[in-house]
Amino acid sequence: MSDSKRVVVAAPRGYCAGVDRAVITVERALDLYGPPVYVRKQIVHNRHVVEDLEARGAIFVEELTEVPEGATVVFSAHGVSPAVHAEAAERGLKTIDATCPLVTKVHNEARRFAGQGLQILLIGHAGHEEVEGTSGEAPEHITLVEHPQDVDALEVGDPGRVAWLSQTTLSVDETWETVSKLREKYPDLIDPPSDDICYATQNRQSAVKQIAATADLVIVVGSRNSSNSVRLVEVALEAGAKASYRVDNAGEIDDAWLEGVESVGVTSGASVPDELVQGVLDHLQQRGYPAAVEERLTEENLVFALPPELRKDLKRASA
Ligand code: 0CJ
Ligand code: F3S
Repeated sequence: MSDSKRVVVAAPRGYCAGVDRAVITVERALDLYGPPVYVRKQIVHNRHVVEDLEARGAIFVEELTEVPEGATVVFSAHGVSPAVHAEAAERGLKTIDATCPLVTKVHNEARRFAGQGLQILLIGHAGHEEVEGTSGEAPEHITLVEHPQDVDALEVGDPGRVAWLSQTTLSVDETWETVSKLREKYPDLIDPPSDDICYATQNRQSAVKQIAATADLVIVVGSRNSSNSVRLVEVALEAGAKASYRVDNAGEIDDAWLEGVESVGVTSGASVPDELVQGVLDHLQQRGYPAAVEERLTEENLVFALPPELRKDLKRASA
């Protein structure tokens, strides 16, 4: 083994408070009510998490029409629009809402701005479940802006009455670029009361930046449809990593990526169980790299209480 080889694993990485809560919600619901427990959409955007919960009796559906009347359905961490809540009530479904409280905060901001008659420019990715949920709060007030280059073509009714909000899992740097272009175009642009890009997204991006500048390769563990994981690859490359790839697990690492590579950085998205990162570190050791050194940017201590509707049933069951 060459002495100059090294592996640095970023921290914070992996599960955030909202993912932890959402996954535990499905696990507890399975224990309490027994399988099957239906989940609308992937509870979080991670293939391994979904497969594991499926093996325990969770049934993931795309739409509520697939859930039998009277059954229990969990809403995913990414949030749902009011129309989905209404549909669930209409079908007589018992719902447990695992929407991350930091997504709910953005929904509340959207309702408040819309109530003030403002046009809301929502920075986010078309088709992403979180964007669909947030947009559903006030569809007629919300215009989606995906990238900085989309700002020029924007048209709003009253340029003096616009506010912006964002998806929670975007690139911090790209979002600021979009906001500064928006502000150039709309000088009266109103900001959200606090950051919409959540603490976990921000911390994982800052942590990967720290390790990327000196890395020949940065491996990001996360699923293809995980917005925050995909952003980590982009951030690593922008921060100076010579190469960066996303993998779902160690089995997806191509040996060719490691040719001539001395310094490897490793991190993971907010929906990724840490055992998958350990698998990547083991894989690297098997290929002649030393044990990883962790570089920690900051501590995270946030914990969210389980959804109240589940807590109530857990309490009743234990009484
Ligand atoms: O939007 C969220 C509440 C983030 C959940 C955690 O990450 P993930 O991978 O399930 O979702 P994103 O695609 O939004 O990053
Ligand atoms: Fe919530 Fe952010 Fe995680 S919005 S689910 S804390 S990535």
